[in-house]
Amino acid sequence: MRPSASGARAASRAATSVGRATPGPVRGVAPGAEHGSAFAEALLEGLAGQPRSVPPKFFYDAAGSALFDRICELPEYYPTRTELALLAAHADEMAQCIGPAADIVEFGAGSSRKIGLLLAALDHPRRFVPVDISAEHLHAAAQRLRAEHPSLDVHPLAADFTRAFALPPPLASDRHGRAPRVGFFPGSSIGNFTPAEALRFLRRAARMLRGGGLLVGVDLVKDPAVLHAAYNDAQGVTAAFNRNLLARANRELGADFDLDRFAHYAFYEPVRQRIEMHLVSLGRQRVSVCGRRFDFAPGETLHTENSYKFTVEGFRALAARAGFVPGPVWRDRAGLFSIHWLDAGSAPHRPNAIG
Ligand code: AVJ
Repeated sequence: MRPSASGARAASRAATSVGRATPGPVRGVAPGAEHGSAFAEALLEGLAGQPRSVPPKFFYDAAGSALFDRICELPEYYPTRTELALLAAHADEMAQCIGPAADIVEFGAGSSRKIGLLLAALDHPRRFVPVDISAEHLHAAAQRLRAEHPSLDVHPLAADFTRAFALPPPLASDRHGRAPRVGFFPGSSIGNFTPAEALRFLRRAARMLRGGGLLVGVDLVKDPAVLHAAYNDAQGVTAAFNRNLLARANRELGADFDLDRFAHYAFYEPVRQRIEMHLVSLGRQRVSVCGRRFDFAPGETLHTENSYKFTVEGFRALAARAGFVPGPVWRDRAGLFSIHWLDAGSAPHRPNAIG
């Protein structure tokens, strides 16, 4: 089970053949294809930059995904359990917003528990399209859902949803003329985007989902001590998750990072309202990646993740700028986490809208 890895594994390469009718259960890129090269390219580019950085989507190889699943169970990491509780408590109201016969697109093939809670409440959902960069994750998630929901058309799509991608053709309307396209983006993975990227993503989603809407999980600003603890757990699982990026480079790219010489450093930056995660060099060292050498000065950082937090009003304003009509919001009593229904309005439908 992969609680809320949705979206985080947001994809590493452009969807080259997405939407093409390829044989087999997963459309789009082949399992494992180009994985190494996209990671190599991003890491080399990120190491050449100043400050050095790597996109967080590369955390999620098999080991990183397993570590993320452990993060979701940590006592300090409140988002997953809070969002699951909100879904369990309010799925019926969310299903009311979504309406019958929905064609659901999940950004990230994440937790089957989350989509399971939603599907159980929906009135005859017609199709489920999980979109993820990893064909392996998609396949496993699709098998489980097909077993649980025999009448649901499960149509996994391997694509990078951080970029433009093509959805499968819209479903033909049934005799009531309904098949609203609805997005599901749980886990607050939207927090990995910069504000400009989030706006671009939401604009594209609003176009794709015209006539339907988007159900999105959003982590909230709160006591920095609570945020700090969530990314600095006592067992060191988040530190291992962060360092796994280096371990992955060693495994896949023949790099020679010394994991013990990079410190996990995560903190809340209250001006930009984001958690920053870094790997800070403990001393002067030289690393080789794909035959290229990079020197780290003592204290030099490799910036591995931003995780933006929002106020409810701030997120609604962002969604409105992107072309959604913000609707109901569900949040827990402690104000830790929120789920938003964003209506995508009913302008003329553009099948397979790209961009
Ligand atoms: C999957 C991006 C929502 O930012 O909380 C968890 C990833 N990083 N602990 C988050 C993460 C460190 C997670 N998201």
